[in-house]
Amino acid sequence: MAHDKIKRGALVVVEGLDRAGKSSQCELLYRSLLDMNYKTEYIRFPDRSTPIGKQIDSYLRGQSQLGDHSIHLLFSANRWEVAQSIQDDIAKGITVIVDRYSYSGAVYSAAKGNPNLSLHWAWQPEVGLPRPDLCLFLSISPEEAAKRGGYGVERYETDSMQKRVRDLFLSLLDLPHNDEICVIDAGRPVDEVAQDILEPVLECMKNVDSIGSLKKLA
Ligand code: 2DT
Ligand code: MG
Repeated sequence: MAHDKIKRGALVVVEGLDRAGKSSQCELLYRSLLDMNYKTEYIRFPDRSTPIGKQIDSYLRGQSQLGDHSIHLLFSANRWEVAQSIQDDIAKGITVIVDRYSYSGAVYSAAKGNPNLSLHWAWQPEVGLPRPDLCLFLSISPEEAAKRGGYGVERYETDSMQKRVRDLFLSLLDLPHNDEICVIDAGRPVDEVAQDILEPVLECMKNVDSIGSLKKLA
């Protein structure tokens, strides 16, 4: 007897600079999909709730010191510890929205300017993680970001770091294997940005069958 195959969920990542509105947009997207009766999960990285996440949280708050390579690998491990559950959810037909992912992972570490920590090195621990079906990059100019108020007090929340992060993000977007990346102008009113995000996400969810099974980052 033939069983109806469950349509898999989509893996949708939202990336961008601090203050681009990632978390607000993820929340809105999550609500919209639930309202449309889609099975949906919303997760974020770093996930500060796990033992590894607690070490990351302490580092970001400046309460502990770690070498650039060590903290980098902890951020990556924090993704690997939920990689299987993401795959399981996707297989069950749940669309998973992810606030920051491997792109932030590679870019923030490489932006520190450590001569022994290149963008290439930083990407390697990400290889093999579930590959997003769609990565929405929320782009915002430094001027627009500045209008949205000051930075917080965590590590990386400085002008010079944000500028290097922005340049590195833009260089990642040019890579040929990153064709799933969609750039969104996030310097506009919240509901306009939300509408611009919802369209490609629904399109992606519709197309997962033709994309085939979830791929891996290479
Ligand atoms: P939030 O402000 O979004 O909580 O992020 N970061 C994040 C990395 O350096 N590597 C990573 O892999 C991830 C996911 C970006 C806290 C900071 O952590 C940085 C900002
Ligand atoms: Mg932050």
